[in-house]
Order: sequence, then C-alpha cells, then structure tokens
Amino acid sequence: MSPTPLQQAAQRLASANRVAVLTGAGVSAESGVPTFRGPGGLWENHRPEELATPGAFQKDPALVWRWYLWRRGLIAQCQPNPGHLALADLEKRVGEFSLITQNVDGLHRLAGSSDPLEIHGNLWWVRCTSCGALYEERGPDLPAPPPCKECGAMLRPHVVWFGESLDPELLDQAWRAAATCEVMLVAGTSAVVQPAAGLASVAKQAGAFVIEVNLEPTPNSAEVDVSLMGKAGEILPEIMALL
Ligand code: BV8
Ligand code: ZN
Repeated sequence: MSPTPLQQAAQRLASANRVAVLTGAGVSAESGVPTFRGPGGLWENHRPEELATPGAFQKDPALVWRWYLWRRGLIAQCQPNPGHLALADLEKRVGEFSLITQNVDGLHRLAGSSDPLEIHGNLWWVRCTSCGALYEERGPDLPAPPPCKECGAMLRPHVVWFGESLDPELLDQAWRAAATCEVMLVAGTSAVVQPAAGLASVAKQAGAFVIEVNLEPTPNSAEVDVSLMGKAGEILPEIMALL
C-alpha cells in the first residue's frame, strides 16, 4: 500500500540531513496570535498593510505604536503551541536545520528553537530612529511612541515594514538554507508576501522535496510535493510522531 501524504512527509524528513522550515502567522494562530489576513486580522478598522509601513509611521507614529503595543500586550499572554514545539523537536533530530520565520512574535525562540531566522524582525526589539540604538524592550507600559533609552529620540519597532528591504544578511542565510536543503517544510503562510514566500520555489528549483502544511491552499500549493491541509498545531506533531 502506498504511503499516505503524511507518511511521505515524515519519511522524507526522517531521511534528510539538511532541512529548512519556513513559517508564517498560521503557526502562531493556535497560540492566540491573530493572523494578518484571516478572521480577526483587522485592528481598529485598519488593515495591517496600512499600518506596517514607513509612511503610516511617518504620518502617525503614535497610532502605529498603539497597534504594536496592542499586539505586544496580546502576544505577552500567548504560549508556544504544539506546532512550535514540534519544530523545536525537529531541529534536534536533523543534522543541518534552518528555521526561517516571517513571524515577529518571538514564539519559536520561546518554544526552544535555537536560532530562528526572523526575516521580518521581532516586535520585542526596538530601534532608535535617531542614534540607531537596537535593544530588547519588553516593558509593558511604554508610551506611544516610546523614547530611546540612550538619546531620548523616538523608537520604532525592529520589524520589516512593507516597502522596506529585509536584512540582507538574514535574507542571504534564508536563501542559502532554501537553496541547499533536501527537504523544505512550509507551514502556516498564505504565501503572498515576498520575498519570503518565494523561498519555497527556491527550494523546489534546487531539487528539494517541499512539504506544505496550511489550513487552505496557497499560491505555493500547486508546486509543492506534499500539501497537508489542516492545523499546524495538529499536523506537525503527527509528523513528528511518525519520525
Ligand atoms: C521587500 C512585519 C524589497 C511587520 C511583515 C516582490 C518582491 C519584493 C517585494 C514585493 C514583491 N511583490 C510585492 C512586494 C512588496 C511587499 C509584498 O510582498 N506585498 C504583498 C502584500 C503583495 N513586500 C515587501 O514590501 C517586503 N520588502 O521585498 O523589500 C522592496 C523594497 C521596496 C519596494 C519593493 C520591494 C517586506 C515584506 C515584510 C512585511 N512585514 N511583517 C509586522 O508584522 O508588523 S509581513 C507580515 O505578513 C507578517 O510578517 C506575516 O508573517 C507575513 C506573511 O503573512 P503570513 O505569515 O502568511 O500570514 P497570513 O495571515 O497572510 O496567512 C496565514 C496563513 O496561515 C493562512 O494561509 C491561513 O490559512 C493559515 N492558517 C491559519 N491558521 C492556521 C493556518 N495554517 C495552519 N494552522 C493553523 N492553525
Ligand atoms: Zn537613540
């Protein structure tokens, strides 16, 4: 009897020495973090694409900071879910492992992933718009916008906004991981944001076996080798149980 798609995915991961994982907001959904484009993704009638831009910040830094303070307050209550934990477990089982995440919530690190490539940044880190100071700031009661602790100028969240370039070093690491892996696992992303979504094609074109885990089909679904529809918090542990 031929293996089920889930068994195929597990077999490929079990025999791979080099694995790259790409995650999106869907992996954090079961922790209670709202996704960008799903239900509940809106905030005070604004769309994330309208707020997560340099223009929005330029125009109304206090509004953009209120959005981030709201998200920080919500995410501070969230715990990693079984999907995050399964990926931290997978890392221990693979020779060369890279976790590339679009998520800025920090939950992969909290789950035990040792070095997630946070290609869209991390909302627990802040950057000074004047002196360039960059530091972790978990303070719960920050003013909107908060002042730099070094020079007092306005801080911004250390995240990549739409229209901003990704950190070239991180993007190069992510690109190399996608181009050299034997298996790529893409989980919880609508695959509409570039250049992150394109990493699945980079892996496919380099000959990797690509597995997708998502609630719904995405622009990547036609190209991947196995598409597992369902919750990451359920499917990822099921794969790990078969390894
Ligand atoms: C850039 C940080 C160069 C901020 C974010 C082609 C090439 C280059 C750029 C572009 C291009 N085409 C268009 C662009 C511009 C733009 C872009 O991609 N726009 C899109 C909207 C068309 N890209 C950029 O601007 C990037 N910059 O390339 O620099 C440049 C410079 C100038 C001009 C042009 C190019 C920067 C993009 C980074 C933006 N920052 N976040 C913040 O978070 O506040 S992106 C944001 O979207 C988050 O990081 C998020 O992770 C990311 C992607 O969304 P997803 O993670 O996929 O989340 P989403 O809600 O969409 O989907 C969730 C999925 O999970 C769904 O499919 C759902 O079904 C599924 N799901 C839900 N629950 C579960 C689940 N699956 C499994 N289990 C569940 N339980
Ligand atoms: Zn400063």
